[in-house]
This record gives sequence, C-alpha cells and structure tokens, in this order.
Amino acid sequence: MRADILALLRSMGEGYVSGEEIASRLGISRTAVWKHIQELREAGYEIESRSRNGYRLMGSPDRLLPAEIERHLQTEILGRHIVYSESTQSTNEDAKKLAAAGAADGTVVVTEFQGDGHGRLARGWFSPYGKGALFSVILRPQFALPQEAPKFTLLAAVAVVKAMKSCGVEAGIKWPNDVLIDGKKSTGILTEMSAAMECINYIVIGIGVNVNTDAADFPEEVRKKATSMKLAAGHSIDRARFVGELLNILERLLHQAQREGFAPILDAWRRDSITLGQDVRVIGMNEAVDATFEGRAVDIDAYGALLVDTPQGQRRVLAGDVSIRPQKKA
Ligand code: BT5
Repeated sequence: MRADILALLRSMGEGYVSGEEIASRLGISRTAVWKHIQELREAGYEIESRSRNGYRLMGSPDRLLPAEIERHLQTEILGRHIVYSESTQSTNEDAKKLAAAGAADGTVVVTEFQGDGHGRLARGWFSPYGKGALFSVILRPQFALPQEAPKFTLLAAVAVVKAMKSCGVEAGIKWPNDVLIDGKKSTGILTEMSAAMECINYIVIGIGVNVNTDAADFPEEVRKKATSMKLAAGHSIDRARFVGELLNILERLLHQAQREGFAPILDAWRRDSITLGQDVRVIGMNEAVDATFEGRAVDIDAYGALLVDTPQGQRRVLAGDVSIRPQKKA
C-alpha cells in the first residue's frame, strides 16, 4: 500500500493530491492514508502536507528501500519479493536461511550495511553504510545442474558490466568473480549453492558493488586496488535505479540461459573479459599440489573453467578455485 501511495504521489510531479483522493483511489480510509504517510516520512521520504491542497512528494531517501528498487523493475520474478534491512551481518547468510525456509525464486535480500560481509574463503567484503549495492538473489533454476553453478557467477558478472554501462561506466571482468573499472575492483560476486545429487535446491548470488564509495571510505588494505562507480563517473549514482536495472538485466540473461543454454552468456563474458589473452598467475585455492603457476589465459570452457596455457601444457582452472593476477614483468 505504501508503494501505491508513493506511486500516486510521484505521478503528481510537482502537484498535490488530497488525502481524500488517495483514500478513494486506493480504497482505504483517510486515517489509513495519514498513517501510511507518517510511516513514509519515518522511512525518510519528505512529504509536504497543506491543509487545502493535500500531499506532495518533495524528496526520496537515498536508501535501497523495496519501493525505490521496485519502481525501476521490469521483471517477472526477480525482486518481486524484496527483504530489506538497514543493517545485517551478511545478505548471503540471510538469503541462505530464507531459501532453506522456502523463500520464493527471485527473492532479493538487500541492505545498507553488513557487519560480516564476505567473499570466498571467508575473506571480508567491506562497504560503508549507504554507499554500496549489497544484495543477494535467491534462484531456483530448474534448467541447470549443480556442476553448472559457477556459470551463474559469470552470468552475474556480465549483468553487472551491462548495468554499469547503462549508467555510463565502462567495466571489465576479471575471472571469475570480479568486475574491474580502470583496472581496480569495483564489485565482488559470491555464488553459493544447496544441491542434491542431480538437482539444485537453490543458488544464492551475492553481489557487492562499490557504487558511491569515496576513496577515503576504503580501508587501507584495499584502497589501492579498489574503486567505485562514483569515482569513475565523477558523480553520484542513483543506487536504487542501478540495482533495479541490474535485476532487469539478470533476469533477461537467466531467461536467455534457460532458452538457449549458457553458450551466448559465455560469449558475452568473453567479450567483457579482461583476463583472456593475458599472462596470468594462478593461485589455486583448494589444490594441495602445485597450487601456484603461471601461463596465458586463453579461454573459458563450457563449464566456465579458465583454460591456461603453460609451458607444460594447458591447465584447466575450476571456478572458485583460483584467483588471477597479471604476471609481473621481469
Ligand atoms: C568477492 O570475494 O569478491 C565476493 C564478495 C561478495 C560480497 C557480497 S556483498 C552481498 C553478499 N553478502 C555477502 O556476505 N557477500 C556478498 P573475493 O574474490 O574472495 O574477494 C574478497 C577480497 O576483495 C577481500 O579479501 C579484499 O581484498 C577485497 N575487498 C573487500 N572489500 C572490497 C571492496 N569494497 N572493494 C574492492 N575490494 C574489496
């Protein structure tokens, strides 16, 4: 109902709408209208009220509130249920709990701040309050097998690059899960899965984007290698619009993968990749023997694994097992 009232206020532009009209259009009492307006104000919306004219929307909060994201959505499933909190430990942890409890396909968990945001191997993901896009999407893909989960990370990275482009920011993908702007990390993606033998119960794709983060906001240890959309664009970005657009693109790519398989997604990934064709240093995460090696990244295979040519022959690096760094020139 609050979203409906907001939509009505927005449709008036600079004009006013009376409490009576809101009540009659939405089929609620005038007292209910007043209560919802109070709640919207508490959530940060600036709503002017004039006794003769009614209500007028003066400003919206810079928050990833469900109503703010929803107004940019063109999706059927993604983001049709949004779980918002001002702060939480980790949206991926929340999403996994919700998914295990039966949350619907496409549910999105979003927050302004994480106390324990994390990446792979329990590494931290840092984002100051109210400046990033921190969210996790629950998917229940019937069309994919458990061993295909890494491809969802690649798909998400392609979506992030496209969404950034729609905001005028050029980015590229470093295999497997980083989106870089001007060679610096702007985004991390963490895909987690619950599966039985042949079927995926759910996949959680966690995405952390530095949207309006300022250089001074980054902790010392990542400052040199991190950047944000704002730093690249030279101005603040509308976070809710960005998240809405990202969800739209994600859903389009998921539909495409369902219809045509992952091949076109992997091609899009290849086009956006900044890893392929480069000399790389691979640091295996789970491999006991010979975990670190160097070579040239030449392609990804049908499972999204990175193929690296080395003097000893080609090596295949599975998603999630390695991080890649440009080789230092001697
Ligand atoms: C990632 O891991 O890059 C995946 C990060 C996923 C975060 C999202 S936020 C929403 C959802 N909820 C979660 O709890 N997680 C997901 P990895 O490739 O392991 O990289 C982690 C490394 O990135 C850290 O060790 C730092 O070096 C660096 N890092 C941390 N915060 C950063 C930031 N804001 N910008 C750039 N680099 C950062």
